[in-house]
Amino acid sequence: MSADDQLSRATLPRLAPELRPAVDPAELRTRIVHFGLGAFHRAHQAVYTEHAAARSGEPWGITAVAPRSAGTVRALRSQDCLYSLTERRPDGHRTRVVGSVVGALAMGPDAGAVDALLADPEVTVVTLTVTEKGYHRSPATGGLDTTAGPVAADLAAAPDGPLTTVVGRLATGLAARMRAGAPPVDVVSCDNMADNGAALARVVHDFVRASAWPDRAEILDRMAGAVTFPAAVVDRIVPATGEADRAAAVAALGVQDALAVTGEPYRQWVLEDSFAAPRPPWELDGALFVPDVAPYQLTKLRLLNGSHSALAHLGEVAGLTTIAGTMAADWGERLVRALCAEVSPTLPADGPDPVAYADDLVVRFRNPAMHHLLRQIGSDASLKITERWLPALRELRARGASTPVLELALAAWAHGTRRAAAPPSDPAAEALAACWRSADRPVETVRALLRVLGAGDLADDDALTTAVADRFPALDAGRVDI
Ligand code: CS2
Repeated sequence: MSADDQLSRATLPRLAPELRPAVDPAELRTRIVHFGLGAFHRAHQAVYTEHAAARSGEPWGITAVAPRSAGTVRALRSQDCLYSLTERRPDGHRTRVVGSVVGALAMGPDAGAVDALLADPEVTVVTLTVTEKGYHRSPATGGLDTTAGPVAADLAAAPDGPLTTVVGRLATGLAARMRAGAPPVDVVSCDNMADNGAALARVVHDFVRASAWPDRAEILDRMAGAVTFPAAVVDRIVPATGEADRAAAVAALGVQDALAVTGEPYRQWVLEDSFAAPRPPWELDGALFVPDVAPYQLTKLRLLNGSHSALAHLGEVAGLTTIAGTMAADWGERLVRALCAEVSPTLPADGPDPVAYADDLVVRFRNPAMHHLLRQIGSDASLKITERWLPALRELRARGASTPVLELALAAWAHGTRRAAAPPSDPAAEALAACWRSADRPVETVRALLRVLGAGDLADDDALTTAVADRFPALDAGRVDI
C-alpha cells in the first residue's frame, strides 16, 4: 500500500466534500489529552469535540494516549491522526472522516511527551476511556488497590521510571503540573462506573498519597484547588471494528483506513457542570451539563449496560453471537423489558422515564446493521456486573422485592465462568474458574463466585444463592426460561 492509497491530510482533498472532517485539523491545537485510544473514544468524545470546535471556531484538538497499544499509535500517526466513522442505521450507513485528533502518543515510550502535555497550560481538559479495570480499584474500599502488581510497581517507579498504569501516569503528570504552578485542569472519566468522577479522583489522590514523593502533601493540597473531576455519562454503542467494517470504509472513502470505527446513530453525553478550567463547548453538539449526573448514570448503567450484560451472558449460553441476533431470539426483547421493569424501582425518580428508556433500548439493540459481539460485552464481566447488576440487586433484596431476572442473569454469568477462556476475557478468570472445584455443590460455587466479586453480603444471602444455582440445569441444556 502506498501513502497515496491511505487516508491522510494529503489525500483528504480527494474525498467528496461530505466525507471530509467538520474542521480543518491543521487549525487545531492540543488542548485536550485523552487516555484510551479505543474505538469508543474515536466515535464519541472525538466527534463532540470536532463539532464543538467547528461550531465555536475554538481550536480544540485532542492528543490521544494509548496506554498499551503502540501499534494503534503508529497506524494513527501514519494517517495524520485521521480516521473515518461509519454510522450504522437500520436502513443504511453514512461514513465521514473525523478531524479532532491531532496527536497520538504511546504511554510507555512517549512518557516524557505525555507528562509535558499534562503540565502544558494550554491543555485544560483530560478525558479517559480506560475501562473499569484501568482504575485498579479495590472491591472492598473503592480506593486504589495499592497491592495490585502494576500499581505497586508504578508506586515504586514514579516519577522517573517506566509506568504502566494510567492512574500512575496521570497522577505523576498532574503532580508535575502542580509543581510547575500551571493553571487548573478538568479531568473527566468517561468510563461506565457510578460516580465515575469521584472514583477517578479517589484513585489519583490515593496514588499521590501512597507515593514516596517528599512533597506529596503539598501536591494534594494544590490539587484540591486546581484539579476537578466532573462526573460524566457517555453513551453510544460502538462495536469493535471488524474486517468487513474496514472494507466498507475503503469502499466509501476510496482510500485505506486502518483505524475506521463504526457506531450506532444514537449518542449522548451528560456531564456534571463543575468544570474549573476552560473546556470545549460540547453543548453545541448536544451534550448536557447538569448539576448531578447520578439519575442519568444509574439509569444508563442499570438499564442499558445491565441488559447488555444480561443479553451477552444468556445469549452465550444459548449459543448466539451478537446482540441483534439475541434480540431476535423469542426471549430477547422480553429479557430487556423484564430486567428494566425489575430494576427501575431502584432508579432516582428525577431520571429518564424507565419505560420509554426500555422502548428505546429495544430499538437500539435490534439495529440489524450493527454487528455487536456478545463476546466483547461479556469481557471483564467481574468488573462490569459489579457496577451494572449488584447495586440494584442489593437494593431490591434489602426491600424484600423479588429479583428473578437478575438471578437468571447472574446464573448465566456464573455458568460462563466455569472455564477460563484463552486468552482470558476477565482479569479474575482464574479465580472464578477455581470456584468450580466444588461443582457438585452448586450453591457453594455461587457463594464462592460472589466472594471473588467482593460481594460477601450477597454470598451470604441463602435465598439468592439457591435461586441462582437452581437455574443451572436449564442453562446447562442451553435453555433460557424467562
Ligand atoms: C457495553 C458498552 O461492552 C459493553 O460492556 O455494554 O460498551 C455499551 O455498548 C456502551 O456503554 C453504550 O454506551
